[in-house]
Amino acid sequence: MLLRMRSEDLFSKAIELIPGGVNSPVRAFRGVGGTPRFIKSARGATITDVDGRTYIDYVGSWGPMILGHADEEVVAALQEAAAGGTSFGAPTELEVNLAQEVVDAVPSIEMVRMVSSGTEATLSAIRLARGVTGRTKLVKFEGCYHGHGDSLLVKAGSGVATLGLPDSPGVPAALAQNTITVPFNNAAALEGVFAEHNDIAAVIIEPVVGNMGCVPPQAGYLESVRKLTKANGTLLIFDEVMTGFRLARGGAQELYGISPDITTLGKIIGGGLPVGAYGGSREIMNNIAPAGPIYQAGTLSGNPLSMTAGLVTLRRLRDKSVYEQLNNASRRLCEGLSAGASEVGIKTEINRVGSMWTSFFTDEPVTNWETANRSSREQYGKFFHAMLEEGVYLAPSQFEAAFVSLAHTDDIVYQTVNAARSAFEKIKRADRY
Ligand code: KE4
Repeated sequence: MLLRMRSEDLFSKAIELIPGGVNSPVRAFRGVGGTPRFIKSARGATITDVDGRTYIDYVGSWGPMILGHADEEVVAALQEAAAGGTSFGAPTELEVNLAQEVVDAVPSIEMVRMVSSGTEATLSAIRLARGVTGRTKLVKFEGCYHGHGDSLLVKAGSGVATLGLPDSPGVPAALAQNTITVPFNNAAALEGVFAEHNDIAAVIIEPVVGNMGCVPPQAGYLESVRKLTKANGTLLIFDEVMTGFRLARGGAQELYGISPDITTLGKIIGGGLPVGAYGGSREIMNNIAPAGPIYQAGTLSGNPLSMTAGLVTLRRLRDKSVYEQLNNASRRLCEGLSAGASEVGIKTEINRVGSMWTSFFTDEPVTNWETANRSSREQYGKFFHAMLEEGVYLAPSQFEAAFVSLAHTDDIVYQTVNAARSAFEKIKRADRY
């Protein structure tokens, strides 16, 4: 008789107290089925649930834990900082130091404002772009996610270049119609939008998409987006909440050599504590209150603990060899996963950029939402649970990126590839009956 897991008991109680039993929807395992594991602790490349089961973790809190969990230097710095007070609502040297770290690392950022989440960063960046240009319309891309700001919970209208429709109850149609949604990796579609509309304030894009699963830009695509926005007086917002300091110290914009007008950041720059940020040229950023008229504020913006964890993390990422280590481990991992699937005849397409990756259960290249969406959610769910049983914790959704940290040693990668081989064989056997 299977013992009831403590996670099941906690989930039953959580559902009574918290909508869906979670404080962020993806955690509820609805994309893969089953009971979410309630995590008690984590260290390095592993997490441990309330039933004492330890898993090799490839979610990494959805990106922030690039050093690995409970990094000793981060924890020690936080303990010292907390002993001195956790929040003052007043400026601190820590904020100046983290701003300097970001400015030194990200070429297009001369000034930066700290906030407390990626959502705050993107909704503030959009307000900034609208305020600076005096325009209202916004362009986003199918399959890209930029947090839950009203202007961004919008789906494509019928046909390209048409006005958006709310993608969630509570989003006013009057607001949604200012957001136009086009396919990613399709420069002609974006060109068509500019042919129809001459009042676009901003284009916001995940330069490497993580939120439909990992989907890289095709050759020349980001250059086309940059050229079209510049030609039309539209500001280009690179949403690097996930890719910032992940793909390179200067993010995707360093990797692809594109200079956006505004960059949003989050996740890694807080080292696992609540954080977001947006930055750009002095000319643009000095429009933000109190320097300028565009309002934005936050009680815990730049709080000492997030700044402390962020500073330790970003200072460790100054050594560019860390990205070689992350990329090599990730390459070996994805080569092993791909080989494991093909050896048992399961069709997967793996997209990887640096240390973010996704195994799509499909037999065609995944280059946008339309192709991503044709992947088998059912097969992904089976793989997810087979890997969970093997002690590997993947993203509980086909449409998320997975992450490798500096704590994922060769041995951890080797264990994961072996676990995947067993998981693929298990799925194949199950499919035969
Ligand atoms: P937050 O508000 O969740 O800090 O950031 C929103 C956001 C903005 N931009 C990008 C590119 C993002 O990936 C995110 C948040 N990412 C998701 C993972 N797909 C967070 C996980 C969750 O929603 O629980």
